[in-house]
Amino acid sequence: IDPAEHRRGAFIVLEGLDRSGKSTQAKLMEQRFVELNKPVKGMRFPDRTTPIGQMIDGYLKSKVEMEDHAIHLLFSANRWEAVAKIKALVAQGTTVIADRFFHSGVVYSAAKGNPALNYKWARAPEIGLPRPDMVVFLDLNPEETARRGGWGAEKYENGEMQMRVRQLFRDLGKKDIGDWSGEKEVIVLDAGGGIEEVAEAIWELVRPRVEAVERGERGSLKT
Ligand code: FDM
Ligand code: MG
Repeated sequence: IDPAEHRRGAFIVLEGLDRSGKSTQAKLMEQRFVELNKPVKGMRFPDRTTPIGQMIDGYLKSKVEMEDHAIHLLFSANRWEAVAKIKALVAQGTTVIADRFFHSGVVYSAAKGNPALNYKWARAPEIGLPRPDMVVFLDLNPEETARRGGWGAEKYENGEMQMRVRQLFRDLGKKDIGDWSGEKEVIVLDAGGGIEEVAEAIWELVRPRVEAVERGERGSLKT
Protein backbone atom coordinates (compact mmCIF):
# COMPACT_ATOMS: atom_id res chain seq x y z
CA ILE A 1 0.00 0.00 0.00
CA ASP A 2 1.27 3.44 -0.86
CA PRO A 3 0.45 5.42 2.28
CA ALA A 4 0.21 8.69 0.37
CA GLU A 5 -2.60 7.26 -1.72
CA HIS A 6 -4.57 6.25 1.32
CA ARG A 7 -3.93 9.29 3.45
CA ARG A 8 -7.04 10.44 5.23
CA GLY A 9 -7.58 13.76 6.95
CA ALA A 10 -7.74 14.12 10.72
CA PHE A 11 -10.84 14.91 12.74
CA ILE A 12 -10.10 17.38 15.54
CA VAL A 13 -12.63 18.79 17.99
CA LEU A 14 -12.39 21.83 20.24
CA GLU A 15 -14.63 21.87 23.29
CA GLY A 16 -15.08 24.48 25.98
CA LEU A 17 -17.49 26.57 27.95
CA ASP A 18 -19.37 29.38 26.26
CA ARG A 19 -16.96 32.32 25.85
CA SER A 20 -13.89 30.10 26.33
CA GLY A 21 -12.40 31.17 23.00
CA LYS A 22 -13.28 27.98 21.12
CA SER A 23 -14.42 29.65 17.92
CA THR A 24 -11.39 31.96 17.83
CA GLN A 25 -9.05 29.05 18.42
CA ALA A 26 -10.78 26.87 15.84
CA LYS A 27 -10.19 29.61 13.26
CA LEU A 28 -6.54 30.03 14.26
CA MET A 29 -6.01 26.28 13.98
CA GLU A 30 -7.64 26.29 10.58
CA GLN A 31 -5.21 29.01 9.49
CA ARG A 32 -2.25 26.86 10.50
CA PHE A 33 -3.43 24.14 8.14
CA VAL A 34 -3.93 26.66 5.36
CA GLU A 35 -0.40 28.00 5.89
CA LEU A 36 0.96 24.45 5.72
CA ASN A 37 -0.99 23.84 2.52
CA LYS A 38 -2.99 21.09 4.15
CA PRO A 39 -6.65 20.84 3.16
CA VAL A 40 -8.89 21.78 6.07
CA LYS A 41 -12.56 22.44 6.74
CA GLY A 42 -14.08 24.08 9.81
CA MET A 43 -17.47 22.94 11.09
CA ARG A 44 -19.51 23.83 14.15
CA PHE A 45 -22.16 22.13 16.24
CA PRO A 46 -24.93 22.86 16.64
CA ASP A 47 -25.09 23.64 12.92
CA ARG A 48 -27.97 26.09 13.09
CA THR A 49 -28.37 26.32 9.31
CA THR A 50 -30.28 23.04 8.87
CA PRO A 51 -33.97 22.55 9.71
CA ILE A 52 -33.00 20.57 12.81
CA GLY A 53 -30.44 23.27 13.65
CA GLN A 54 -33.14 25.91 13.45
CA MET A 55 -35.22 24.01 15.98
CA ILE A 56 -32.19 23.89 18.26
CA ASP A 57 -31.62 27.61 17.75
CA GLY A 58 -35.21 28.33 18.78
CA TYR A 59 -34.71 26.27 21.93
CA LEU A 60 -31.42 27.95 22.85
CA LYS A 61 -33.03 31.36 22.38
CA SER A 62 -35.99 30.29 24.54
CA LYS A 63 -38.45 30.82 21.70
CA VAL A 64 -39.72 27.28 22.09
CA GLU A 65 -39.74 24.86 24.97
CA MET A 66 -38.52 21.35 24.52
CA GLU A 67 -38.45 18.30 26.75
CA ASP A 68 -34.87 17.46 27.86
CA HIS A 69 -34.69 14.11 26.04
CA ALA A 70 -36.23 15.58 22.90
CA ILE A 71 -33.74 18.44 22.59
CA HIS A 72 -30.91 16.05 23.37
CA LEU A 73 -31.93 13.87 20.45
CA LEU A 74 -32.16 16.90 18.17
CA PHE A 75 -28.59 17.92 19.04
CA SER A 76 -27.55 14.35 18.26
CA ALA A 77 -29.54 14.27 15.01
CA ASN A 78 -27.81 17.51 14.03
CA ARG A 79 -24.53 15.60 14.20
CA TRP A 80 -25.85 12.52 12.43
CA GLU A 81 -27.00 14.64 9.52
CA ALA A 82 -23.39 15.84 9.12
CA VAL A 83 -21.76 12.41 9.27
CA ALA A 84 -21.70 11.73 5.54
CA LYS A 85 -20.00 15.07 4.96
CA ILE A 86 -17.43 14.57 7.72
CA LYS A 87 -16.60 11.09 6.44
CA ALA A 88 -16.32 12.25 2.84
CA LEU A 89 -14.02 15.16 3.76
CA VAL A 90 -11.77 13.01 5.92
CA ALA A 91 -11.66 10.26 3.27
CA GLN A 92 -10.54 12.75 0.62
CA GLY A 93 -7.69 13.86 2.87
CA THR A 94 -9.23 17.01 4.35
CA THR A 95 -8.80 17.62 8.05
CA VAL A 96 -12.04 18.57 9.78
CA ILE A 97 -11.89 20.93 12.75
CA ALA A 98 -15.15 20.98 14.67
CA ASP A 99 -16.19 23.62 17.18
CA ARG A 100 -17.97 21.21 19.59
CA PHE A 101 -19.11 17.66 18.82
CA PHE A 102 -20.69 14.83 20.79
CA HIS A 103 -18.88 15.47 24.07
CA SER A 104 -20.77 18.76 24.34
CA GLY A 105 -23.94 16.83 23.59
CA VAL A 106 -23.43 14.37 26.41
CA VAL A 107 -22.02 16.81 28.94
CA TYR A 108 -24.52 19.67 28.58
CA SER A 109 -27.49 17.32 28.79
CA ALA A 110 -26.05 15.43 31.75
CA ALA A 111 -25.25 18.74 33.48
CA LYS A 112 -28.93 19.68 33.54
CA GLY A 113 -29.38 17.46 36.56
CA ASN A 114 -32.48 15.73 35.22
CA PRO A 115 -32.47 12.38 37.08
CA ALA A 116 -34.08 10.70 34.06
CA LEU A 117 -31.27 11.80 31.76
CA ASN A 118 -27.95 10.52 33.01
CA TYR A 119 -24.60 10.32 31.26
CA LYS A 120 -25.19 6.79 29.99
CA TRP A 121 -28.53 7.65 28.43
CA ALA A 122 -27.07 10.78 26.87
CA ARG A 123 -24.14 8.88 25.34
CA ALA A 124 -26.30 6.25 23.62
CA PRO A 125 -27.49 8.20 20.56
CA GLU A 126 -23.90 9.29 19.89
CA ILE A 127 -22.68 5.70 19.52
CA GLY A 128 -21.48 5.16 15.98
CA LEU A 129 -20.64 8.77 15.23
CA PRO A 130 -17.09 9.25 13.95
CA ARG A 131 -14.76 9.49 16.92
CA PRO A 132 -12.46 12.50 16.80
CA ASP A 133 -8.72 11.87 16.56
CA MET A 134 -8.41 14.39 19.36
CA VAL A 135 -10.74 16.39 21.58
CA VAL A 136 -9.24 19.40 23.35
CA PHE A 137 -11.24 21.01 26.14
CA LEU A 138 -10.30 24.66 26.65
CA ASP A 139 -10.45 24.83 30.40
CA LEU A 140 -11.37 28.12 32.04
CA ASN A 141 -13.03 29.11 35.27
CA PRO A 142 -16.63 30.19 34.55
CA GLU A 143 -15.90 33.34 36.54
CA GLU A 144 -13.26 34.14 33.95
CA THR A 145 -15.51 33.40 30.94
CA ALA A 146 -18.23 35.55 32.51
CA ARG A 147 -15.76 38.43 32.74
CA ARG A 148 -15.04 38.12 29.01
CA GLY A 149 -18.00 40.21 28.05
CA GLY A 150 -20.32 37.84 29.86
CA TRP A 151 -22.72 35.38 28.39
CA GLY A 152 -25.57 36.24 26.12
CA ALA A 153 -29.15 35.37 26.82
CA GLU A 154 -28.99 31.78 25.57
CA LYS A 155 -30.03 28.71 27.47
CA TYR A 156 -27.22 27.21 29.59
CA GLU A 157 -25.43 30.56 29.83
CA ASN A 158 -25.50 30.78 33.61
CA GLY A 159 -22.85 30.18 36.24
CA GLU A 160 -24.31 27.07 37.80
CA MET A 161 -24.72 25.22 34.52
CA GLN A 162 -21.25 26.25 33.31
CA MET A 163 -19.73 24.98 36.59
CA ARG A 164 -21.31 21.56 36.13
CA VAL A 165 -20.32 21.41 32.48
CA ARG A 166 -16.73 22.21 33.39
CA GLN A 167 -16.64 19.49 36.05
CA LEU A 168 -18.00 16.86 33.65
CA PHE A 169 -15.44 17.80 31.00
CA ARG A 170 -12.66 17.58 33.58
CA ASP A 171 -13.92 14.12 34.54
CA LEU A 172 -13.71 13.11 30.88
CA GLY A 173 -10.09 14.24 30.97
CA LYS A 174 -9.42 11.30 33.28
CA LYS A 175 -11.49 8.74 31.36
CA ASP A 176 -10.01 6.36 28.75
CA ILE A 177 -11.84 6.01 25.46
CA GLY A 178 -12.05 2.33 26.30
CA ASP A 179 -9.92 0.65 23.66
CA TRP A 180 -6.35 -0.65 23.88
CA SER A 181 -4.80 2.78 23.17
CA GLY A 182 -5.12 4.36 26.61
CA GLU A 183 -6.16 7.61 24.93
CA LYS A 184 -8.30 9.92 27.02
CA GLU A 185 -11.79 10.98 25.97
CA VAL A 186 -10.74 14.61 26.26
CA ILE A 187 -7.47 16.49 26.71
CA VAL A 188 -7.94 19.29 29.22
CA LEU A 189 -5.91 22.37 28.35
CA ASP A 190 -5.56 25.46 30.52
CA ALA A 191 -7.00 28.20 28.33
CA GLY A 192 -6.34 31.07 30.73
CA GLY A 193 -3.48 32.56 28.71
CA GLY A 194 -3.49 35.00 25.83
CA ILE A 195 -4.94 34.07 22.46
CA GLU A 196 -1.57 33.38 20.81
CA GLU A 197 -0.28 31.45 23.80
CA VAL A 198 -3.34 29.20 23.87
CA ALA A 199 -3.17 28.74 20.08
CA GLU A 200 0.43 27.57 20.41
CA ALA A 201 -0.45 25.17 23.23
CA ILE A 202 -3.30 23.68 21.19
CA TRP A 203 -1.04 23.29 18.18
CA GLU A 204 1.59 21.49 20.25
CA LEU A 205 -1.08 18.92 21.14
CA VAL A 206 -2.73 18.67 17.76
CA ARG A 207 0.26 18.67 15.41
CA PRO A 208 1.78 15.33 16.47
CA ARG A 209 -1.66 13.71 16.29
CA VAL A 210 -2.22 15.05 12.79
CA GLU A 211 1.22 13.82 11.76
CA ALA A 212 0.39 10.38 13.11
CA VAL A 213 -2.75 10.36 10.97
CA GLU A 214 -0.67 11.44 7.97
CA ARG A 215 1.75 8.59 8.53
CA GLY A 216 -1.20 6.21 8.47
CA GLU A 217 -0.58 5.18 12.07
CA ARG A 218 -4.14 5.76 13.22
CA GLY A 219 -5.94 3.70 10.63
CA SER A 220 -9.38 4.79 9.54
CA LEU A 221 -11.68 7.03 11.55
CA LYS A 222 -13.02 5.09 14.51
CA THR A 223 -16.60 5.14 15.72
N1 FDM B 1 -24.87 22.23 23.19
C1 FDM B 1 -24.12 22.06 22.10
C2 FDM B 1 -25.63 21.19 23.70
O1 FDM B 1 -26.31 21.34 24.71
N2 FDM B 1 -25.61 19.98 23.07
C3 FDM B 1 -24.87 19.77 21.96
O2 FDM B 1 -24.86 18.65 21.41
C4 FDM B 1 -24.09 20.85 21.44
C5 FDM B 1 -23.27 20.66 20.20
O3 FDM B 1 -25.57 24.43 22.90
F1 FDM B 1 -24.50 26.00 25.39
C6 FDM B 1 -24.96 23.55 23.83
C7 FDM B 1 -23.67 24.20 24.18
C8 FDM B 1 -24.01 25.65 24.15
C9 FDM B 1 -25.14 25.77 23.15
O4 FDM B 1 -23.54 26.19 21.44
C10 FDM B 1 -24.82 26.49 21.87
P1 FDM B 1 -22.65 27.34 20.76
O5 FDM B 1 -21.29 26.69 20.56
O6 FDM B 1 -22.59 28.46 21.75
O7 FDM B 1 -23.33 27.72 19.48
MG1 MG C 1 -22.68 29.90 23.00
